[in-house]
Amino acid sequence: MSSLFPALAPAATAAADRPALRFGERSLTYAELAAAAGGTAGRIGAAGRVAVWATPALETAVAVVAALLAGVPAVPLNPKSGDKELAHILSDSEPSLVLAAPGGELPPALAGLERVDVDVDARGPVRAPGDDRAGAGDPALVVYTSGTTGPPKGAVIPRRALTTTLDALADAWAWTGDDVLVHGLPLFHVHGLVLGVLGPLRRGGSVRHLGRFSPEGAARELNAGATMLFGVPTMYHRIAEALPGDPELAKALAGARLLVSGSAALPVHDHERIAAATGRRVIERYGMTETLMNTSVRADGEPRAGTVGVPLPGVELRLVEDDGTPIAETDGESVGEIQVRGANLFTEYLNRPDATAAAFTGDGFFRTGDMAVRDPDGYVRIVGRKATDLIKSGGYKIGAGEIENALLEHPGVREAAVTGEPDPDLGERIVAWIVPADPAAPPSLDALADHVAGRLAPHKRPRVLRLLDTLPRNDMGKIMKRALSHD
Ligand code: MCA
Ligand code: AMP
Repeated sequence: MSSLFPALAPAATAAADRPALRFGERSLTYAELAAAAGGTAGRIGAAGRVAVWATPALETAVAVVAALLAGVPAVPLNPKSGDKELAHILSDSEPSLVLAAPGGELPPALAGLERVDVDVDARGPVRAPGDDRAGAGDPALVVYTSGTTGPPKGAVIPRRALTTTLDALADAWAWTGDDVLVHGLPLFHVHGLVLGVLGPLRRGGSVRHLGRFSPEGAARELNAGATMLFGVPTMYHRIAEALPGDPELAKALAGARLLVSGSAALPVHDHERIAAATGRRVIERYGMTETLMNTSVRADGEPRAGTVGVPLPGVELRLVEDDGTPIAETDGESVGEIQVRGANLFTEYLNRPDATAAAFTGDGFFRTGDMAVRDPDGYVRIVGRKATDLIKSGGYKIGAGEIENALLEHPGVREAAVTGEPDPDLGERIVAWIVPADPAAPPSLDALADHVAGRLAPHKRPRVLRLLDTLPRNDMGKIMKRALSHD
């Protein structure tokens, strides 16, 4: 048999009859995936960019593999995107068509686009028109990510970054084709899509997607042969909460080869509760949409709660002072911004040369905005982030400015400020501080949450509403967020 996916999944040919993807009752072997994705790739043709309606389903994985085979960049869309967010992403990325699961309506914003239904049962000849042709520096994905202000930016991720990061993780985690991964992450972000789908495929292993995360689902799969679990801290928090009353879950975690958390910090309390109940330590890795993965606790290293481990092979990482001076100390105390350089990085923000230029230093390091210290043995410990206007909730990065702009479009809102406050389940929860247009009839939390969910996305909706007579402002008229008390 000729190579199935020569550039991106070299191990696939040897694994032709082994399971590659499983979503619920439906699954595909590598040979079946090659046929299904090859068929869809043939229908993509020479499109400039393709959108993927990224539901947590088999079709999404096949669609992205098809785009990679065709050598055409894919733009995964959150199927719960509100109209404003969707319109922005479509006008910015200008896809030629949208790949979607058959059936089901797409929102009106997509009406003008050609729709290509993904047929996961297609068993035609394997066609890989662009997999060999596309170069390592060519774009593979455009993933939208929030900044502090304005609408989300499209991070252009080259093919080289995907292969580099996945091979570095294979080294750090001793990740092989024998591994079976289980997760319930969304497929429109790097964590679920790159690590969670393309990762197993690159190794010739398999992934079982839960459709929707639950501790029970994770336990079921780990007790039925899965070896690895990926999740955001909220998922591990829910596991830690469920463990005391669930011996099956404890057994499942105890038997796993690797439990990995990422996208936000996993609180030490949850680390310890899981370790106490299962004898197993969750390991953390640190990444970003723009950089893919930068550091990890290694499978053969010492697991240490509260750290994200050591730089991955090929990643240059430094901590710098405000003025850019590198910090040499590895004393566990000297705090600096993390900057990274390596083949794992994105190339640019689509249509945003200004933002791209601002994101890099003169010597090609990417400014992550994350603040950290380094322990004497090189372990990185993230202690905060530079921007107060970025919120991490449930592992999603959310810009305060984007929500403020949406809130200001509500007729009941005169002024708005958005902050994040600590939340044991979500890490941070979104708080809306509102000066109502009519103090006698202020808008309700539900009304504002629905407004934001419908415009942007449900995970960006405020969970708390605080009404004020005025917002605290400095002499320049700038809102002083630090004066907004969470008490
Ligand atoms: C509630 N819902 C609403 C509203 N209120 N829908 C519309 N309007 C409303 N007003 C719906 C939600 O859409 C959702 O629908 C359900 O109610 C529950 O919502 P929510 O509370 O937000 O969900 P949750 O169950 O609390 O979600 C927790 C979660 C989720 C599952 C952990 O936050 C999650 O999947 N996080 C993963 C984030 C992630 O992958 N981040 C990676 C980016 P329904 O019931 O239909 O779902 S970071 C990254 O990629 C970098 C590289 C890295 O390092 O990893
Ligand atoms: P995103 O922009 O959504 O890709 O999120 C990237 C951000 O998530 C990083 O800049 C970090 O702030 C955060 N992050 C990812 N992994 C971790 C981790 N293991 N611990 C702490 N923060 C993390």
